[in-house]
Amino acid sequence: MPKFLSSQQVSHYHEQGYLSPIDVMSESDAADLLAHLEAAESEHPEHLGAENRNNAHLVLTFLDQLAFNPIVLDAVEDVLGPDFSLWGSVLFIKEPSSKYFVSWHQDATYAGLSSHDYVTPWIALSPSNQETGCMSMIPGSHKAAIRPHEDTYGEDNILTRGQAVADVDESQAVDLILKPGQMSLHHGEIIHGSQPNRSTQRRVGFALQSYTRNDVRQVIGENMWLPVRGEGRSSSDTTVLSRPVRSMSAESVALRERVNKNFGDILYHGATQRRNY
Ligand SMILES: O=C(O)CCC(=O)C(=O)O
Repeated sequence: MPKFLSSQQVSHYHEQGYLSPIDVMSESDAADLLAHLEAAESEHPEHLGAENRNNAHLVLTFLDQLAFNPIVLDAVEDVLGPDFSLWGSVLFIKEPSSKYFVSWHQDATYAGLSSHDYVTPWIALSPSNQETGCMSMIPGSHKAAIRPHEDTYGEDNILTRGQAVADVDESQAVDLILKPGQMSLHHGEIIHGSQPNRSTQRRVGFALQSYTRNDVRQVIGENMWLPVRGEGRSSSDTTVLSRPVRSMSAESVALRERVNKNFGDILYHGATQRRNY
């Protein structure tokens, strides 16, 4: 028996590689979270600017709480089982009328993890639709292997390497339209991307990227995990991350810097260029 999703939703996720939309909180609660985030962005531009959007849940308590939101976790448990940790998070922000886009890609390509079977909840803190540049998924594409990616390092491409899969049949793409406070789930191997924001408002998404079962290991880079549910991780070479007690405390900032350095080493492993994010 699933805990939160219906059996039909669980089957949809496994068959299609994504599920959307799922209500997590009210629109007004999402607006409050966005206001908190924007206040933190103004107060700490050096820590939360466009080149520093990885793993903000390790320094902002309201994002940490979102990473432990029971609706998010019950939905994750329904697709992964009861024993999982969080690998990282990314704030995917597109400014109004901007050119930034995300090329077609599969997340698992450069994650350096021992399994590709993991899930990313993407939570909308502002409207995510065709005008603001929502994510689009190629249904069922998670069932084929990882396709070759070209590292384009495109200036307007917000992925680390601007990595892109060629020859995607875009006629199959499904747009994931989310109201603030809703989330989607996607599989580590699904082909997905997003278009520029043509609207007059920001498009702000918080991707909990990703929750993996506790037996998944970092093959490239250091094993650094935030235990979430179940038995946790026992291996002696695992760094168990701690949750922030106070936003932007010196300890949490130092921990996030360590984790982001490891993240960068993993995501740029073997790359010919390294960008500042
Ligand atoms: O936010 C976007 O437009 C893309 C996000 C994405 O690629 C992801 O969460 O895996």
